[in-house]
Amino acid sequence: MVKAVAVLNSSEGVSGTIYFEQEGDAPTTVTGNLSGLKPGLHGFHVHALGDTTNGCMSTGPHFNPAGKEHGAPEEETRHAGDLGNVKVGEDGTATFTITDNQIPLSGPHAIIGRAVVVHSDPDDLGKGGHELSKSTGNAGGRVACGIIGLQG
Ligand SMILES: [Cu+2]
Ligand SMILES: [Zn+2]
Repeated sequence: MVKAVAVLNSSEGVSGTIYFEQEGDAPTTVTGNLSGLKPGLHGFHVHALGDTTNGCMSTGPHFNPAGKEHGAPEEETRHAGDLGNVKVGEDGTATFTITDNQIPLSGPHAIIGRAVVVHSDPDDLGKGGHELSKSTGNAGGRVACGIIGLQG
């Protein structure tokens, strides 16, 4: 079992902890909690870089080792980092579990050392018809992020 964790904080009061677990070559299980967000859907991605020297802006684009277009997590056409949306309740919090087979914790496409990013707006999953739909899902600003690090 490989475990990893990302701790999210932002100056706007968003915080959360995202846990990752993978057994062998099985899909990775992502378990998270977030607070301080506006109610509704928020784009949730693994971005390519674990660089927060310029806040979440320096975490690069969506992790995309296969060179594909942006999409929904259940589709063939997607970035590996496309985890869809998290749903935030009226109290500004979210707890969620995601299982995904494109975000391994070991091997050449491992997400260790990269970043998870929560966006201000819903990810349109590539279907919004906006000029950004096929690259970012037009999910708006990066409101919180955390670097994915190994956990014991
Ligand atoms: Cu993102
Ligand atoms: Zn994407």
